[in-house]
Amino acid sequence: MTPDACVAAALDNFHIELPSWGFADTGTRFGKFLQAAAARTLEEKFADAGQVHAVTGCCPTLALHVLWDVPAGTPPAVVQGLAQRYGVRPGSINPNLFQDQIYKHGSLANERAEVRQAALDHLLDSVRIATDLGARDLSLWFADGSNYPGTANLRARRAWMQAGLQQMHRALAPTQRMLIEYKPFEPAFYHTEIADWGMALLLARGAGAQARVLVDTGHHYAGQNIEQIVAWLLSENMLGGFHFNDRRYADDDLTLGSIDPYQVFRIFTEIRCYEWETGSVADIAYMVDQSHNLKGKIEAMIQTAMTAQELFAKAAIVDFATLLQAQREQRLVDAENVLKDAFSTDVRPALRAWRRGRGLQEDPLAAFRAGGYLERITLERAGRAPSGGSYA
Ligand SMILES: [Mn+2]
Repeated sequence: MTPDACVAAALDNFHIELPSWGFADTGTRFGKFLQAAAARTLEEKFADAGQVHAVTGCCPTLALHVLWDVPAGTPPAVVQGLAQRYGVRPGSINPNLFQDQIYKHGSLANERAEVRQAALDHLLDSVRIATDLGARDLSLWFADGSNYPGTANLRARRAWMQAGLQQMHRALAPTQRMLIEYKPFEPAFYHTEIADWGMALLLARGAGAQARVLVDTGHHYAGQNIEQIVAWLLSENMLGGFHFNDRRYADDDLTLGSIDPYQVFRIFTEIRCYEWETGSVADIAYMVDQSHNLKGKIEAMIQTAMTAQELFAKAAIVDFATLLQAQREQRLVDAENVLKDAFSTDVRPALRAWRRGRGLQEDPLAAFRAGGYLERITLERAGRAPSGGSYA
């Protein structure tokens, strides 16, 4: 296969899910800088996501946050109607177990049985919502943890977490999956219940056959070798999905590839190598988890999708036969250069050709800007009170 054909075949199977919360006003612990064009309602989030998909052709689903997007009493038909209207399907369902006051000391791992039950009830509601909307994946992130040594029973809390996840797993339809996310710290600063991939893996294994691990690229200590974690999870058939973002310091939720594109490329390369060696396509949900505080939200998502495609395309042209041969013969410089050659290749012409072949404009960002959508919603949405529906 020619490099261009490799890129085209890889991109045909590469879909990126957008986060509903990425279109709403968001901020830091210190406050929000509001944007007139930010989405306030679920309809506006679907409309904005529809714009990204229309120009990129690779973002067909929108991740939904239960509390912010489909609160109790939301008829599924309303969500399905929006999906139909704006051409983007409901994607992963994200329960919210960190916003309500009852979760001050944790949710599924809370000392109090009634709080654990409330958390489980919310998870079961989330499974029903996913079923009603035809969504396959439930993405689980728990803020549970503690700030001071000695204040939490670590083993008891692990057992409560495991029991809750098992109960949720029993409610899954046969086609559904639960994806368990991990994070070393924040908001808890002493211990977090699911602090790393090993804990997430053990809890997923303990929960049941349809549980997998979700890797959020920002949820690692600086310097951690994320692609090795990816390789191990692939080997164990336990890699369920990604939350893509980039960071310079901690969980910064910056645009994918803005700080370290080579790391994203190395992650994609591990996945492509697995697929090359096994002859199968890894069943991975590629999702974005970014909140742009300063950049324009829709433009930042288009930039993210284009960056993801570009880095995935570079991984698709890695010469794995030559790479593995060099590894076997311990020709270290040659092996490393196989990666560097692919990373250095300008794949943008191949991406433009892929877009032309699918009736898309060659430059999605320019296409979006030419459409006048941003000017229109900036006028329409200006002056309205911001609503919730995003982080911080
Ligand atoms: Mn995440």
